[in-house]
Amino acid sequence: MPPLDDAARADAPSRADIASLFDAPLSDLILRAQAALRENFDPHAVQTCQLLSVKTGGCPEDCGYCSQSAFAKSGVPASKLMDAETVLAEAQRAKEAGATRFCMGAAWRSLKDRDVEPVCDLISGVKAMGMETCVTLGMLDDGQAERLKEAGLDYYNHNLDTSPEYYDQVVTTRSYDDRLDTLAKVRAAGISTCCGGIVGMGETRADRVGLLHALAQLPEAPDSVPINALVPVEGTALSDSKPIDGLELVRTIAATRITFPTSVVRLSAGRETMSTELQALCFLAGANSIFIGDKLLTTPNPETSDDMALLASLGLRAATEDDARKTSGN
Ligand code: SAM
Ligand code: DTB
Ligand code: SF4
Repeated sequence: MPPLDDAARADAPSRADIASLFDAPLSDLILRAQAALRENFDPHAVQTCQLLSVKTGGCPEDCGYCSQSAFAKSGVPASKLMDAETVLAEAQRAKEAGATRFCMGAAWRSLKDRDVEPVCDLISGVKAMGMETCVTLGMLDDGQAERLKEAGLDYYNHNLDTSPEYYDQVVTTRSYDDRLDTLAKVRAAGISTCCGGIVGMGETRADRVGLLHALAQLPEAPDSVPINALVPVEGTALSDSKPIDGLELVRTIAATRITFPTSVVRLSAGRETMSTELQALCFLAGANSIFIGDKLLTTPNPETSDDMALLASLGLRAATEDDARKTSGN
């Protein structure tokens, strides 16, 4: 494995530092995570983002977790890029439901030049509605990130997903370095990065430590770190993976919060099957963002009314657009 990045942050924690977080008594870990959250954020405000799959299925990559891979027998039909009118109507509904960020995902290995302008139209349309914009479109070529930025793109999601060592058990059609290259292009264009991973894919705790270590080795900490619990989809290579233990998820969230104190930590996919108590522990452990809306990309997510009730029962609230501006500086 080549060095992850020559210009890793000087203050980046070592693997041993991160491993020691996972090994700490849970009460100590939660205390440190809450302290890190409170130093950097309003501890009662939870960011709410909404996802939309703007181009679904038929993806040539073999990511073992994904319903949209052409290698999966998941029954998710392939579709073309949605038209702007449909996407903007969805974005309007998301805004009305309280989402402050709209994230558009496409099942592409990489962005083709012919798709750049149609995607830019989606970005500029959502931006004009006063929401933060995020896209996840696979790998980028030189010059594409700059064009997305010009169109009004705030965030690009591109996950490292797991440790460098476990990566080839999950995906074989691209390398870890491919991911790092695209992240470098996104940063160079001045777009904020959203980069995290998935737990519950049969990886070990050492792999979870390795993921956080790889993220911490990036030249700049990701602005958002999504932690997804695998949503097992029948017909995908990893659908029979042993689900992540609830307290191990809580430890992963807390270790993420402590390692990335100024980043938004998103309790991302997988909430549909989590108890309210487990989600509450994840918020205690420093998660301060969720996806709302009853669908992620292709799989279910809790009803927004249930999420709002959950936040209220914990004395938390959905962050407003003003909060979003304060934390992102936009
Ligand atoms: N094709 C682009 C890519 O791979 O970067 C964007 C879309 S892809 C669906 C975005 C992310 O969703 C993946 O990196 C992975 O972290 C997450 N994801 C996909 N399927 C998932 C599943 N079944 N459970 C949890 N997370 C999943
Ligand atoms: C991220 O880390 N998780 C989101 C978003 N970034 C693109 C996607 C979750 C997808 C869950 C599976 C599905 O709905 O297909
Ligand atoms: Fe394609 Fe992204 Fe799914 Fe991988 S995760 S199969 S790249 S859509």
